[in-house]
Amino acid sequence: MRKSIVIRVLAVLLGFALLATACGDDDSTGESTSETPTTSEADTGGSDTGGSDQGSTGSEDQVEATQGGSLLDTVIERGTLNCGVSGSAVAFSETQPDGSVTGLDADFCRYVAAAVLGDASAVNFVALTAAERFTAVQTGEVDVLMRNTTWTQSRDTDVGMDFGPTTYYDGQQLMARASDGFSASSDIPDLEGATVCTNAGTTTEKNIAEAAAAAGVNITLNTFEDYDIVMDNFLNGSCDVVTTDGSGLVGRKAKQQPEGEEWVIFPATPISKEPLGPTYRQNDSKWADVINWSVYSSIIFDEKGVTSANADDQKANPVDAEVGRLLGGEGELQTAMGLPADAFYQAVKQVGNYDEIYTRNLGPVGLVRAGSANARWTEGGLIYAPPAR
Ligand SMILES: N[C@@H](CCC(=O)N[C@@H](CS)C(=O)NCC(=O)O)C(=O)O
Repeated sequence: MRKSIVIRVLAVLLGFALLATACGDDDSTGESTSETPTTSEADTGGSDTGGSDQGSTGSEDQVEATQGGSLLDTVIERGTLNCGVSGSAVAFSETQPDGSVTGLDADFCRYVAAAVLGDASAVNFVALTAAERFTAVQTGEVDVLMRNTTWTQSRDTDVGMDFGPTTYYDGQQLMARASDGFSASSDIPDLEGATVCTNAGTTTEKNIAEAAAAAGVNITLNTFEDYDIVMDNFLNGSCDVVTTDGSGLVGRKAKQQPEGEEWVIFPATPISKEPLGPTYRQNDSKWADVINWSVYSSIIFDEKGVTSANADDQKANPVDAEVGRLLGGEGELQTAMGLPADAFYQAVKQVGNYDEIYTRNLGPVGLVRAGSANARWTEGGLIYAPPAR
């Protein structure tokens, strides 16, 4: 047993070493400081943040701590869920002055904690920059990452990560000042000569570099480790344009657009697909099932009209057999997963269903669900869960 742990640790470290070698000395890795931008001329191929986008070396101790059984057992034993978030992503995970964390991602952390531990407050939020986040998953610093994270092929296949169901279908857009001649119908060709800024270690920087190169447009791409610094540089005029997931731009505009100034978001059709959702360590099927079915149960509760307010009534008198099973009536579906029979009852009762989580957090910044990709599948959207049976 001990020998196999050591072999696995060595294998993981070897994998990290190979990755680090493959990534070389890329000057736009997560090593860049927050204050100093990393600049690249996007028309020369742009920056490739392979290293920071995919994580990096973890310490042996940290890696070893996560080997062996499922994270489900570790979390139950610990009694708290270590959940990786941004802490500064408006409406998704924002650290408040009192230290609490609000947002859609933060609420999905709470939903999982309620399901696994019966207590939505049993979450230790770990604030991570985009460049730090995958290392935190790989080393076991966090049990799950809920941080505006896009599911991509390389992230899913390269090193140490698996992805859960998409909780928000997003796409990359840009934002600029109307007074600089930009409008909602602006597009990539209008960026000629512009300084475009974003955060490092993201799909965002790769997408904009590719889009500019494909359109034959010259931009200066500046990346910063922290999105707050990106916005500071936009506000002081060092950046003409900022870019990230559309939801992030809507949130930042709602919070930071100065009086008398007009910021515009474009193009209407995003330049990329950014399916955002939970990320966790690779090859831990038991833990993956718990995260995945937590999200799915929130979606089914939304579809069937089970809310935090009526969860008790629904538990006593469920609208249908599927709801009865999910609320613990025939709890063996949950107990077979290693969860309490009433796991998802606790989650919906304490945190609410998908729609409650969405509306509470994204409604205030103007992200309307109806008519978007995030509408229920029964209403033309993509929010869909497999059957609970
Ligand atoms: N979805 C993209 C971008 C993620 C990202 O970093 N988004 C920004 C804008 S919403 C963010 O979270 N900023 C907050 C921060 O950096 O703390 C990815 O997975 O690479």
